[in-house]
Amino acid sequence: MAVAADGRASDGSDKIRMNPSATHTQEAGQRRALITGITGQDGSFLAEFLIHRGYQVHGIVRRASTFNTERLDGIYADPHNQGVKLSLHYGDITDGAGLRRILEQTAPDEIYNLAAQSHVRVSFDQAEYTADAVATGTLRLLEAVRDYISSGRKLRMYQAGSSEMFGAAPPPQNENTPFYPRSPYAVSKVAAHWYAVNYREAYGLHLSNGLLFNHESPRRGETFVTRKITRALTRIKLGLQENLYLGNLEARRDWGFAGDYVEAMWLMLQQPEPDDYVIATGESHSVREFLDVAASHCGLDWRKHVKTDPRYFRPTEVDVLCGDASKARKRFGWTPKVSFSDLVKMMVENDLELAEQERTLTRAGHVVQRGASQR
Ligand code: NAP
Ligand code: G4F
Repeated sequence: MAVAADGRASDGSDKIRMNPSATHTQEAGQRRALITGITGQDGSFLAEFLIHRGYQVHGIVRRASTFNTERLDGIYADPHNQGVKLSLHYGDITDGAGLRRILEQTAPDEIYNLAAQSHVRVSFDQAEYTADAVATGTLRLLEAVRDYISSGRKLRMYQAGSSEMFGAAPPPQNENTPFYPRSPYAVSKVAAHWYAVNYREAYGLHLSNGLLFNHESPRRGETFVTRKITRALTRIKLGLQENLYLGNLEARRDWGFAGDYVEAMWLMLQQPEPDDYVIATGESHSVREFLDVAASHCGLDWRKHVKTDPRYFRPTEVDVLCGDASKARKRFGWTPKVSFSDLVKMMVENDLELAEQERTLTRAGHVVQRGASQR
């Protein structure tokens, strides 16, 4: 069967081209989602969540010289197989023409814009790039979406906003709290937020901004503080590492579980009207408290191993984040399921297993490669 340039089959059936090299059967009535940033922590949880709900999921993946789809291993299937639920497309949020093409090819019902240079400390070193990916990247996608819906086609969009946008505004932060961003990353997220609001109002787009507080998991990138701590303490416990270098231990964050938060993204798009929602646990803990809980699971005294390195401090810090998610609870019943202590335990247990694997391989004479964790 021939496939037209927009990816739809020429006989008008709902068969769409997923990848340049493969065709797949779209089940009647099956919803399609497109995820930017699918290879990240949230993207991988969201893809699993949507596939579980019967969606056909498309994801945008950056070309890299190394594999960057590790988090998708559990759901990835050979695109040549029939009935594949996940399709990956090369693209980049800094490449507007490519985004338009993928939008036409995949014809999604829902788009989740998760792509970002998401590391706050790195954004001080790569400010222009962060703005290009986070702020202008969102604008590029919105421009593509605007043209896409101008012919009467419908879609709903989720924009990944952040509690970093509240920055120095005192807690508890909710949807009415004024933004006071404290990093190039946060300023870029504020710009993306207002682009999204403007396109919603100007073009009638069903677009919701999630104002998500920190959420973690065993899939969290290893340079974010929670995972950096659980990776290091478990390696220290097994004698694979001696010290852990950190920055500001007094900063407080509202840490939840990423698996709970992707459900909130989806719920926002199921509402009759688009809106903006804070998603948070309502509990705030310091980095020091995170260390206490993680170290107690490992049976360690972290004070003997943690050292300070000035390069991990930020030129401007966000001292306290603590969110009030009562709007999301009232509108669509969202509440977090995983507690702070269970989250830390889950991460420690996962990383203990990784450390055990590493120790086994090391003892057998293998050299185990680990990426440089500098942030
Ligand atoms: P993450 O693990 O850092 O993932 C970021 C994703 O964006 C990755 O798939 C990454 O691809 C992709 N990406 C980066 N630059 C890109 C570019 N130029 N073009 C296309 N894709 C690009 O982040 P996350 O924790 O899953 O967070 C998802 C989103 O939510 C981000 O927008 C983040 O800023 C926001 N957010 C996160 C939290 C949180 O606590 N996790 C809280 C609030 C908001 P590679 O895999 O190739 O690097
Ligand atoms: O884990 P972090 O790097 O996360 P941060 O800066 O809060 O940002 C994360 O959450 C945001 C939501 O609020 C997202 F929008 C963003 O994309 C990202 O996912 O740092 C948490 C705290 C900071 O106060 C930092 O100064 O931990 C402190 N910290 C102390 N030592 C450290 C370190 N952070 C890192 N990454 N590395 C350290 O060695």
